[in-house]
Amino acid sequence: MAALLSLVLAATVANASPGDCSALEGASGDVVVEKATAIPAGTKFKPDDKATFYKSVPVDAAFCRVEGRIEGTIGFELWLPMAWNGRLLGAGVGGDAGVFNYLDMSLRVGQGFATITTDSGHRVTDAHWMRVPKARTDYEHRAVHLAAKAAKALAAQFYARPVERSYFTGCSGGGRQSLKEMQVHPHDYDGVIAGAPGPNMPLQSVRMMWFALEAQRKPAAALSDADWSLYESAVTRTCDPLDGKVDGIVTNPLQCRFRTARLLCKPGQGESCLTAPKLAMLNSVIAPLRDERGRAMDRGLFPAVRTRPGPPSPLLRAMWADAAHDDPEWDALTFSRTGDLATINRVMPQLRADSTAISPFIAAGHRAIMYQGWQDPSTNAGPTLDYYGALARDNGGLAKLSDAVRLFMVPGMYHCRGGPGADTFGASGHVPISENPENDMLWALIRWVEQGFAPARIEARKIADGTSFTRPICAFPASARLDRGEWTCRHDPALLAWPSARLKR
Ligand SMILES: [Ca+2]
Repeated sequence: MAALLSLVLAATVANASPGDCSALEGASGDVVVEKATAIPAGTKFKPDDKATFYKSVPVDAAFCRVEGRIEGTIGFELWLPMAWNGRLLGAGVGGDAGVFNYLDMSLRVGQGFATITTDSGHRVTDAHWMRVPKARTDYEHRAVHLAAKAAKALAAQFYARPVERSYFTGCSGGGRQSLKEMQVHPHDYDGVIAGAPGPNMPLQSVRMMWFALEAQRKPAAALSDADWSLYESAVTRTCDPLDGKVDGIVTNPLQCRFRTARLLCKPGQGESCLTAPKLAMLNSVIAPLRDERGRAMDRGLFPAVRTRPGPPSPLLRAMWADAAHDDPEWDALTFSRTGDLATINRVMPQLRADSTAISPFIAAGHRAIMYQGWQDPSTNAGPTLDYYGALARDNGGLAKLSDAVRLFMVPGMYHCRGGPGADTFGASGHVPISENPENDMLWALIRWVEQGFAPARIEARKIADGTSFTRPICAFPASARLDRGEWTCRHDPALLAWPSARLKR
């Protein structure tokens, strides 16, 4: 009888039909669905993605496209595929947000994920959104949380059954959003992927602002893109062989020693070298950032990391002028490393994503994968390693932490992608090669959450200029080494050297 009843119920649920897309339109509390459009199969659908860095790929899957707003200011889109795999996927946005992540949505909706994205509470056209307290808080952590809640409710309504599992993927600011979910809203997602998350965005921003201003103040010492390339390739040539293969990739920069003085121009030498002022600038950029009294504020850059030349980015300017000083006319030359850091931490107290109090996330059985390019010029690798070490210290040690949170350092990768290393492994913005957890980080996370199989290595791929190769990326503290023609992930004591001060031994 019970079996018969459940069959009847199943039939009733099926008749409630995923497919009544337009029925989702309307308001429910603070959530307003402005438009719900059925997109048929096989149309190579693309949304208008001019405003966003996250360009869509053409979509052939049939889905219901939901466009809405929460609390009037938080824009979101939810794509509900007709062939649903029961899972929700949140797609994060980086930088100053204000746009949707159509890229990850379009890459994954065909795999059956219901996908949700939010502009994080403002539009890219709102030039001075950082002056608005609500917009700042929504950007820090609220928008992603509220969008997850709305997505779960709308998906349950559309499919007439609840979401079974939820995942979140993001890189850069999107990686920071992943960390905030883990730290502040631990029950939103069963698993998160945090790429290049910049756990201490205020301090990272002080570093970038300070050296951009230094370059403006000392134009003769300012380093060009070519200067950074010179430095990067000299370091790479020196340290490339340490991993057993000369392939243009330094697997573990912690083993790399490089004397920058080698780059100084010899008398009469005019190119492929640095003048004395430029060498001094290089040395100061790669060394720990100093405050006004000469004390170290961070731990400097790893060898071969390059830095973006030119004036401060618009996001940096907005952070100090609009958020910290509420003055669009703010004079950047008055920037104070300690003073402005203290101010931004006061004005945007949730911008940092370095809380180690994640026991609710772990206790719920949730899982996180962090990854970080060693050569990331934007959100540097050091702070990510520091944060992982601090997580281990405060959550029962490295072995215990590894049961719930793993870190994959990516050799030779820049910011989220790019660089000489293998940079495609199913993370945010990466075209998935398959649904194989051996080479797709999202599916590795799903297998970990749903089957308890923790990922130890993922085959990353490099596809560029007609060349293609693979390299494993390894769960910390292992790194890849070529051993009798095979790449293996092996425990690497040199990796532990960096965060050791923060690890329980
Ligand atoms: Ca190498």
